[in-house]
Amino acid sequence: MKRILFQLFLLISVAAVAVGVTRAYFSDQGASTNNTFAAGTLDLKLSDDNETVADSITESIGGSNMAPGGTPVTGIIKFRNSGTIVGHDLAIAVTNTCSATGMAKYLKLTKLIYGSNNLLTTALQDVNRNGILDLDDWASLNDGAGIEGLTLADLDVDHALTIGVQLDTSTPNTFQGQHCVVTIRGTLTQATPQ
Ligand SMILES: [Ca+2]
Ligand SMILES: [Ca+2]
Repeated sequence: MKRILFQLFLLISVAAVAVGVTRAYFSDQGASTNNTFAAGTLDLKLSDDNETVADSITESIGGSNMAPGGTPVTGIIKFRNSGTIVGHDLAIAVTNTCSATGMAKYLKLTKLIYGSNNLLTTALQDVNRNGILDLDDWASLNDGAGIEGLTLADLDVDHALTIGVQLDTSTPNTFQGQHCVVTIRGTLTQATPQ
């Protein structure tokens, strides 16, 4: 009898351990939602003496009836960052589309100033080695990237590029009546392209 009671007690003890004791805990949660990560913008806009800030402007500089050695024509293009992220470097490239091959070599740059930076002495090079700094030099400078590393590191502030162009005195007679159409394109980046 004693042995049976003992075994019964053992059985109940094991059963109690196996079932365990159920216990509840209070809990609570909180969350932070809508944590958004959005990219800002670099937004290069241009203006000139008859157009307000826009992605693209036209006829900022040009001349008709140009004669070799005649009075240079001038124009101003202003560049600004209308975006939300401050940029750093502006590159300004040109492409020349001429009715006669080689004419851009005779479109001499008499003035090229960005802010207080005289680009004729600091940036442009006589790439085509014809003795003058011209629109053909600008087009082929830095493999077509143009003048690089100009500072544009603020928002909504105009940075003026002043350009003067003259038909050079050495322009051959064969270019009479010919013309070049020039596109001047700015590229704004956060840092110097590597
Ligand atoms: Ca214009
Ligand atoms: Ca040249």
